[in-house]
Amino acid sequence: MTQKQTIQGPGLPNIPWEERPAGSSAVMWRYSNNPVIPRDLIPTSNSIFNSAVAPFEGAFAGVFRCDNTCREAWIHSGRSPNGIDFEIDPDPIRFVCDEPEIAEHLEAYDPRVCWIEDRYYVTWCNFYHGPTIGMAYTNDFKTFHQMENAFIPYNRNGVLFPRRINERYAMLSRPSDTGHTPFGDIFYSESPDLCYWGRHRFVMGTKGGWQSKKIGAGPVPIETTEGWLLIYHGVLNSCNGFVYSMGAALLDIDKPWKVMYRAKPYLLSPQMPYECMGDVPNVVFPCAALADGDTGRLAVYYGCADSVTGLAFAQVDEVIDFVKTHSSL
Ligand code: BMA
Repeated sequence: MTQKQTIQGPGLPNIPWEERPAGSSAVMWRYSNNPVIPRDLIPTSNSIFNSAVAPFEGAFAGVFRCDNTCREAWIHSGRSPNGIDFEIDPDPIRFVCDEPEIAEHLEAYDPRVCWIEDRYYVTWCNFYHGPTIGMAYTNDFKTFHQMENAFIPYNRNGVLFPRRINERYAMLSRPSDTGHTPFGDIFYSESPDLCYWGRHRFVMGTKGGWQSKKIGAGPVPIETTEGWLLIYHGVLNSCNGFVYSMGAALLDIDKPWKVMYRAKPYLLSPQMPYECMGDVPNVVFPCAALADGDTGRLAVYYGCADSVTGLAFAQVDEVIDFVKTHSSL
């Protein structure tokens, strides 16, 4: 298919895909066979959600949040031939690490996977005297080399950009607290070497409605001709607890801490039974997006009710149009 290439990235002809259901005008629509990953895919899992999938050797691989039946959160490696059927390693990732002081793990969750230059980087919420951003790299999804934590506690939702910006690596993160943080804005940080992070910039904070309590970056930002497309989660504090939805914004290509457009309505909110019922009801939590540069197709993986993993689809041009048309900064 030839069309204006909005996505500044390669084609992904085998991206999982389903057309928008007849009669729907939604900008993002769900995979008809959701949840794409059930909670009990491996024998020891209580739940599998908030997980990251990336193109790998002509197929797909990823890092998956599997909470076990002791209710401990761990991240596991996995593969898929098609982005729909997954095989997840029953044992958690055991990182190779020559720094014993950072090698101890109490918990690991909410991974993101980002290809930069010559390898896949994994960021996740790592416990080091409190939640912070753990980092590792892998080339084969078998051996994972743990790096220094990006920040001191408390921080969550560390999401790398897929290339250097102004010659430096770049990451979004969300300073937090020790618990179920009742606040949260997105910040931008730079690094010359993926070890030392600084030049911190405020990106965006809470707004009304679905994103009034806290927000956090979701999948690795997608480079487009219109800016970095950031899909993120936003939280509303209802009388019955937090409600997690996902929305989108466009960030400046060279200064990604500058928000150019930000959609006021959400893209997807918890409405299906598997998003509304589970260990934590009313949660959609995006952690990964596949993008096909040739067709503009997007496939977004998101955690549902802290229990299972869902898949949703969109066309990048339509998402950009939606963000611009409904923008409120
Ligand atoms: C956040 C994180 C996520 C989780 C969400 C909803 O604070 O812990 O892992 O999906 O809460 O419980």
